[in-house]
Amino acid sequence: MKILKDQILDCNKSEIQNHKETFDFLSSTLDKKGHKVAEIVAKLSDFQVAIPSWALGAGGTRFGRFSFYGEPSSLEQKIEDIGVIHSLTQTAGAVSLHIPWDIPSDYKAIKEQADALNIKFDSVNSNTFQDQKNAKESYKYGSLSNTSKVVRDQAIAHNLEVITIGDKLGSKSLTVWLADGSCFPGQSNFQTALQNTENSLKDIYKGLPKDWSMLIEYKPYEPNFYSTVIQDWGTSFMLANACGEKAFSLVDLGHHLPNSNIEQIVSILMLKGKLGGFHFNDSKYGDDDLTVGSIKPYALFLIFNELVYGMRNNPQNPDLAWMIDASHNVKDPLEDLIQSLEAIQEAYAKALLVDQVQLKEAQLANDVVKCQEILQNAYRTDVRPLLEKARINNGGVIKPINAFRALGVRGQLIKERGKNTIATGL
Ligand code: PSV
Ligand code: MN
Repeated sequence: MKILKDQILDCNKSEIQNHKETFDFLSSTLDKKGHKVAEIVAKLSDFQVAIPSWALGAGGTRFGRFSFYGEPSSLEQKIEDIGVIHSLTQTAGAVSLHIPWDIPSDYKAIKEQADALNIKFDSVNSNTFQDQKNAKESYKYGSLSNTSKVVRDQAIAHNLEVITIGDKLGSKSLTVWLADGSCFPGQSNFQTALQNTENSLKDIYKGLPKDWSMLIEYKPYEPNFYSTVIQDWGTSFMLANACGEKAFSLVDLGHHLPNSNIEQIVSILMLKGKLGGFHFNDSKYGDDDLTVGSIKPYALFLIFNELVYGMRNNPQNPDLAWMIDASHNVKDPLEDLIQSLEAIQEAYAKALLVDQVQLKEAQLANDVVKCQEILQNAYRTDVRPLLEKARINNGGVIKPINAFRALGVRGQLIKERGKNTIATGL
């Protein structure tokens, strides 16, 4: 399925008047406050977030997965789905492949398909958290950290293969997330596990092409419930430093213990030039993979405030690889991704409205109340007309969820693919 230009224009017809009125009002209010509205809109238009190739099918839990009709059953169909989201939102201009779930069978064809839809290949993800078909060695007791060199070598070889695959598609980074850890006290020697992981990561690092980077993701628990080798940002940061200048930490919002100050983590990593990637989701209890902004939108705004500060003030930090990493469980996966994209853009727009000069002055004067006022003034602004404008400028729709439904996208996908298709992934 492909969304046509005329369909976009049709969808916008009924919304354009309301958009114009709300945008004009907001932009003159912001103008009076000294904001450069056109610049903010341009920044929103440029901001693109990768969709992981495994997130287009039904979500689920370890207890079950309730299939969703019309799921994509091939990489081509997944890219087609991202094309639909991107046509509507103009924010999903990238795909992040999970290997081996989504190895292209025809590289040229898949590149052409993605190019035509304006979709880039972002970071490629290795998978050593599951045993793969016909694999000689098992990752039951770890991969890069395993006590057996043969197992570690297999995991290293897999990561190197992922780099080769990504390189053929134009990706520029490898994301490594390890499930390695232990389920029970005494099961693993912490020091040996960390040392093995560091050595293995260094071997993978040696295989990075010149212009590539390696992103090291951390997570405190799950699937192991007693210890995880790369459990927190400190460990990831330490490993990235040990590997070299092309290695960075990756922050996944769901990978923190409750109440962690994620904005502070972001800010420290950027100051040190070591934040390379970012996975968006939201959570109430743990790594719940909920829709971005559905639980803690203010926390997301505070995180974006630090990201914006870092993007402006930390030239030592690279451009970030942004990706949604959430599972939608009982929602239509595409609608859920659209909601997440909207929440990301909203938080970003609000952060762009924070008056950094005034905030600095208030901080220097230790005017704590004013500091909070400045942040909350920005947060309380309804920025949705700015997002709409950014989408219109890029050729997207004013209201993506309304358009998705009005165009009958899911019905069309079911017609094309049938009811009983299943997407690869978790
Ligand atoms: C692990 O929980 C994670 O956040 C990693 O980024 C994986 O690639 C992704 O989820 C899917 O398993
Ligand atoms: Mn993640």
